[in-house]
Amino acid sequence: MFNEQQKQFFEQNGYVIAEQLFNSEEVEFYLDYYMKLRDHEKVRRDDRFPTATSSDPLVQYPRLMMMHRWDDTTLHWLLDPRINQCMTTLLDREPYAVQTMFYFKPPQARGQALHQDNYYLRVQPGTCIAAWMALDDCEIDNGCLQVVPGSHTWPTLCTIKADTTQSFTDVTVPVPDDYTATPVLMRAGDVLFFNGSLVHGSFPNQTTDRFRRSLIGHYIEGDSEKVARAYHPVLRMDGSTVEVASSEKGGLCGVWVTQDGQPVLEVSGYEVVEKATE
Ligand SMILES: O=C(O)CCC(=O)C(=O)O
Repeated sequence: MFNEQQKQFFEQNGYVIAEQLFNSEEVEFYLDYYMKLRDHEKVRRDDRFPTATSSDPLVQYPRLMMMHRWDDTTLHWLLDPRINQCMTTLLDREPYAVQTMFYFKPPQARGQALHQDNYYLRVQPGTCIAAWMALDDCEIDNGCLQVVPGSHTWPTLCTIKADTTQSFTDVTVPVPDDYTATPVLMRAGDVLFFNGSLVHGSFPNQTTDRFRRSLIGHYIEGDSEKVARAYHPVLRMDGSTVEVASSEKGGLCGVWVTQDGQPVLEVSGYEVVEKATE
């Protein structure tokens, strides 16, 4: 599914798109499926974000979390052979699956501030990897993702407060001016694979009439020894459970310092992660 050039792009930049990995009938199916699933009695809605007012569109359409634990359709998507093949090519071995999420991102919804997924999953050694499937075409206007190419080589950064007028999450990571976040434009059915240390986030949905829906799986490298407790049980790609230890709640994190006029990272901070959800 990925050729050598795409694999190299992933290694250098920390992300790569598998274009049209899912076809339009599948996209239609998943859109319809998750619009209905949001009313299911078992669904876990992430309505814990602290900064919402009652008119916030995300109150009506909060992201759904960990549906694969009780919903077979989501579990099958998480373990889909196409996703497995893409990731096995990128990682040189099968990953383990740990998380699913669905974002509705309705019109006028805030985006998500720049962050690194492994801040939350705390995979050790190594990192996590995401499969992010677009179910609507994604542009800046309706809140596409943005990534900082090459930032997957950075350590987990210490966080700072986010601008919650633009982001529904309240922490972000500092990115020096020398680095630029790039919008990731995608078509429905494309899947973006990205390294768990890659700094990424998403724009607000500025449209008045377009959703920006996505189905997301998080995986860990198959030789990982630990992942945060909230991500257990850990699954092999055949659906069986594998024993992996739980990582500690806190960890060292990187801060930017200036050396010879250049920003460099120094791992001298320590942070405790209470919310293990992203
Ligand atoms: O879909 C979005 O708006 C953001 C998703 C994201 O940042 C993530 O899955 O970690």
